[in-house]
Amino acid sequence: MKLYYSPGACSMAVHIALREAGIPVDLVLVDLATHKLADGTDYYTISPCGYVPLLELDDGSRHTEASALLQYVGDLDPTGALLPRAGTRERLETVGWLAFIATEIHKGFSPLWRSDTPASVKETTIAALNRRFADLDARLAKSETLTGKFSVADAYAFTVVGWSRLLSMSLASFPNLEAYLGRIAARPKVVEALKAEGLA
Ligand SMILES: N[C@@H](CCC(=O)N[C@@H](CS)C(=O)NCC(=O)O)C(=O)O
Repeated sequence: MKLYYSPGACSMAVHIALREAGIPVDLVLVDLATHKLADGTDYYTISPCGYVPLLELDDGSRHTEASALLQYVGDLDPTGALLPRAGTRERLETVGWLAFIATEIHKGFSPLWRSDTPASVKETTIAALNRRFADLDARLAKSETLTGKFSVADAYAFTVVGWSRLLSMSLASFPNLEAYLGRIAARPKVVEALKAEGLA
């Protein structure tokens, strides 16, 4: 299996999940500024949308969308710990968190990455993200992880909420969320993934 990634991007969630599941993967670095690989290959020839993550299976098929890839990796986890069995209430809860993170948080950051976003739009974007961080904080006041035990949803939340640091957004009003990020960051497989992406 090959994972096309960029350090610290949403692809890191899939990277963490693969390591937590003990699934070996070849990492292929994508320069998202140029959309080129290290050997000069135009990434658009691999991923028509040009974004990461992209998972290439051993049969050569290529797949995108972080939340779908996380479910795939969760299903492959031999211990079953990363994603509950299909058809269970616990599965519904975990997939619900994946959707929440994808739509309310991951994509909620988008205007903040663009240099041409007006300051007023950045302000409302940050306010909207803070409302969702408050939701996470409330959940994490009652539980060490989003669903009660580490799952693919935590790999995803850790990755995208972590962008707040890069953007100098304070999480001081969300102490449970801050403590959670610290706990996830200390997991041995997360440390491995951060190191492999040159971020530790
Ligand atoms: N819908 C995709 C979006 C992935 C995405 O936004 N990837 C970002 C990095 S976090 C990216 O590659 N951006 C560069 C680009 O779109 O050119 C998913 O959920 O996986």
